[in-house]
Amino acid sequence: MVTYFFFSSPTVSVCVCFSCHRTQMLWPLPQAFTSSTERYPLNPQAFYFGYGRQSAAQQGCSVLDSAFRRYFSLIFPDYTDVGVDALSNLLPVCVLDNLSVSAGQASLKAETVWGALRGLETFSQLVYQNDFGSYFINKTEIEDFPRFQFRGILLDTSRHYLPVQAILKTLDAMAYSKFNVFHWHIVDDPSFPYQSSSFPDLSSKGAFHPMTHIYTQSDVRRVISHARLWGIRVLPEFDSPGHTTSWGKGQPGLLTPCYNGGTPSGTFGPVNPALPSTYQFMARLFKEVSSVFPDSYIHLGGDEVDFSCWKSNPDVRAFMQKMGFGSDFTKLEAFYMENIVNITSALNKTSIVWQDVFDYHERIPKDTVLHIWKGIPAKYQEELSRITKAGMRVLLAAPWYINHISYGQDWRNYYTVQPQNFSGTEEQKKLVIGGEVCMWGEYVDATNLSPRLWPRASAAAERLWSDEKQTSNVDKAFPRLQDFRCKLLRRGIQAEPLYVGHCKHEYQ
Ligand code: CP6
Repeated sequence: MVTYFFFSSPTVSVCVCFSCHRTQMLWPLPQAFTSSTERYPLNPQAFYFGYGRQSAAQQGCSVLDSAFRRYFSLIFPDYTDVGVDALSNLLPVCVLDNLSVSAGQASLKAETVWGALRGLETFSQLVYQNDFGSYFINKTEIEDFPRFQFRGILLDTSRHYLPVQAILKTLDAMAYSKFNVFHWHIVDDPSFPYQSSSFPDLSSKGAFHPMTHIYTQSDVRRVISHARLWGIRVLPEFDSPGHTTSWGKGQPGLLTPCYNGGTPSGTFGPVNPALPSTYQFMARLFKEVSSVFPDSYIHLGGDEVDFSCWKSNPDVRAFMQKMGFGSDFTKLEAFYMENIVNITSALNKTSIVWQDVFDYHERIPKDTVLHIWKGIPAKYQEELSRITKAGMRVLLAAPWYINHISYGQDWRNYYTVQPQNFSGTEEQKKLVIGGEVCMWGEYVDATNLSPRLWPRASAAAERLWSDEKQTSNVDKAFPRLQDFRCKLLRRGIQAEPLYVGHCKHEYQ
């Protein structure tokens, strides 16, 4: 995908300069960018977005129609009401050459509507106000495309329930940093907030509260459609066989009863891999999940399975003997994951699993993506090297666990990650499809989500979008990230400060 952005006036001569009077602050940095001191005033009363005559997308394209409305408000925050009205009146006028955007017009070319969305974000970041509140944009040319195709954020809605509004707002902010995947770690040990239509007891018994702390089918649809309008895919994770304590409440017989001596202790372990009923349940659940979440990828978890409960259970041990696994419980976990992966590939989904699954089992389908979370802070290079050597695609999360916080500028660590700097061939490096920022929820709910995410996640966003050589200097990035943080505040995102300083529009 290539987005191309151009702003010019037919009445002024081309002026391109490389050390401009006013540096254009863009985040993440585009691949190629020239701007000049030539500036144009923008009059919000006369400004509108329209489709080019040659454009394959035209009015009625819901993604771009709604992006035009959103970006009008973002670009002219003081004109929101006027703007939306004026815009809906003007939208039918889709001609670009008789505009009244002062002397000039901007044009944006993209191969896909998703690319056009990224270009609109870039455009919106170029507009600035002078001290009297007038809007301006400088003459600029940009060519841009992402370095990695997968630029994700994980939110964990099991350790703490996140209200739908908090998720929607996070999606908005993700688009500002050009993230394109929302990895929804929707259920886990502590709670099961997903309201399943096939198995309603899972949330009525397994959520923190059966009515207020759940995601209904309509909540999920809202999240997916909001994400789509911002060009963000929703990747659901139903993690098993470990991390499933909350599932047991609404689905008796699913989890493994743990034994103490010769008798059940009353506690439960991972999903019981020895029972046919387990696979019947999982097939029905994943059939539902596959149709509710339209993305072609699904995350199956597979991490941190504790074998002690399986070991204690005589029925599981008998199953091991029958299957010829001996006492190797990694074979049992591999057997389980293979069944789950087969269920979802029959539903035409590509699986993403945590890297543990590779460690226990090398016979997974070749299109499975391994999600690297171990080796924090510095040993993940070995993991990348080892797994790509087997020809598997990988997704890097280990260096971006931003639920971890510390005193100081930890964004610098997220910025200086080199996802392809490991020992391996060029072919191996191409198997890195991108990266993900993880916000695990043990200590995070709607009160602190936003300032913990932003602008720290934006540091990773630039690493995943921009050219590595052009963004190798973390000190040069600092003022640009500070400026971007101010833009986030102006857009109503509670982003924490990077260091000493102030924003022109703070506390609004
Ligand atoms: N929950 C689940 C978690 C973690 C994982 N899976 C996790 C483990 C270690 C750290 C952070 C998060 N909380 N389901 C591992 C992928 Cl340091």
